[in-house]
Amino acid sequence: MDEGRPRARAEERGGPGKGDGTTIVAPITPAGAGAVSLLRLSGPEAFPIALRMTGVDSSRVSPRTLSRCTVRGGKGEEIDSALVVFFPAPSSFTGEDVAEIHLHGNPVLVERAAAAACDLGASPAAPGEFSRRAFQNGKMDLTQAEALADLIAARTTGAARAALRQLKGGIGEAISPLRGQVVSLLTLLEASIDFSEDEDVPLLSSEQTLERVSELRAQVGRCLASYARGHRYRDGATVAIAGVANVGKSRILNRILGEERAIVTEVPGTTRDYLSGEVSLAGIPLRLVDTAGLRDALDPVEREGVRRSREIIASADLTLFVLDGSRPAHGGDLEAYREVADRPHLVLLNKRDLPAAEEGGRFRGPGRNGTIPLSAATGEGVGGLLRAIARDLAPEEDAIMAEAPLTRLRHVEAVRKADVALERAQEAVGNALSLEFIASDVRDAAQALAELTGEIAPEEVLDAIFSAFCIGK
Ligand SMILES: Nc1nc2c(ncn2[C@@H]2O[C@H](COP(=O)(O)OP(=O)(O)OP(=O)(O)O)[C@@H](O)[C@H]2O)c(=O)[nH]1
Ligand SMILES: [Mg+2]
Repeated sequence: MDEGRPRARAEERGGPGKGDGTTIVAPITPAGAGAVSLLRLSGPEAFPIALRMTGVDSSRVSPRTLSRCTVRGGKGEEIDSALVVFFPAPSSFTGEDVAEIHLHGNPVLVERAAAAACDLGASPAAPGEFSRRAFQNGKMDLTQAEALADLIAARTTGAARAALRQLKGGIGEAISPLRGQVVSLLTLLEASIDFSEDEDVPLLSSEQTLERVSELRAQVGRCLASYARGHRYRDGATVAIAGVANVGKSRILNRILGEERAIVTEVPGTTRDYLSGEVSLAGIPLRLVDTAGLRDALDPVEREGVRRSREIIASADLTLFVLDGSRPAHGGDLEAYREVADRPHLVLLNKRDLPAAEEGGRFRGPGRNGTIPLSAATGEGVGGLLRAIARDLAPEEDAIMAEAPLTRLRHVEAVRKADVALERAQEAVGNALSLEFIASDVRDAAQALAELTGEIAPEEVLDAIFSAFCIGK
């Protein structure tokens, strides 16, 4: 191994980037039995420790190439026959010297090997510490570190795709040019301040300043709007099924889930508590919630059920309002509809296998799709229903890949802070305040955007983000 051959001390090569100088160790594969478990060491002593543990001859190994070895404990006792690979800094996950030992997948072996590494001077890695070092050494920005956690936790293909897009630098790519524009406006403003002492002519007229700030706010607004779609891949969406008693809500739930989840009977008021099931639709994890029929119940249990139904509807991303299409709608339907009318909803005309008596015209919400006919009994129309739900909740496939939507509240807070600062700048220009005020607001906006990608990242923020990772990430 020539360039970057594992030597006794990493410092000989100038050492890795930032870091507290410690070498950390942790398994990076899940605990439990399996074919293989990986133990990762990262830091200035990663190579000497791994070389001692595995007994491989540093002159005979190449970087990023697996070598066979025998892992031994402190007293020379054999722990496992294994493979070891060396990633010299800075071309490693953390940007530091990294050694990885491929052990057989037995937690006892992994623990003994990790203990051996600690005996040689490594310390156990804290949750998220590998990723934190990668961030600190400039291997990824903060949104990419978050994306890595999201990718690992993704429950659907769509969630994985959105996380991958973000991991490839999506948000940073969108935010960096925006921040660049904010900074260039700031530079002009600051130059105008310096200039104005000896010249009368500002570099930017107030119209030009206003125009540039408005353009920036429009971009910031588009970024914020992407959250409504982006976060659903991560957090999923809740879809409530509501309507009066006996219209077939529970049977619709069962039909979509493909299992007899809820009790279905011809007795009105069958469902008293709400119950839910999960499906994945257009890449979004959907939580479908069947609720108690909306009506003035006398029975205290049912009344509590109805109260809970209302809560679910109030917080749902979408409500499916169900009508029984085989009978004319009555006052109860209209009253129940009022509870969902100003929330996002779709109107379903169920029991299409029976002769139709209701067309649902009165229930068409403003600007909404028409009513959706279906039969929970035969399954007819369920495909159309699922497409309508997907249209309502899922972003266009192309949009995910094109725009890398904001996926976390932290992102939204940072971008909103930038927007508020730009709004203040707009007002300051409008009120003909001095350039110092305008510049200070624009500076706040630049700072908020830098916080998003982690160019400016207070320790508490980093602690909060990385401590949510598992050990080994
Ligand atoms: N023919 C026909 N019957 C249906 C259909 N959907 C539901 N039903 C029947 O309508 C009755 C009520 O169905 P549920 O699913 O229990 O209705 P619900 O809205 O959950 O009623 P509550 O829980 O009492 O509020 C049952 O007898 C179902 O078999 C359908 O599409 N066609
Ligand atoms: Mg029911």
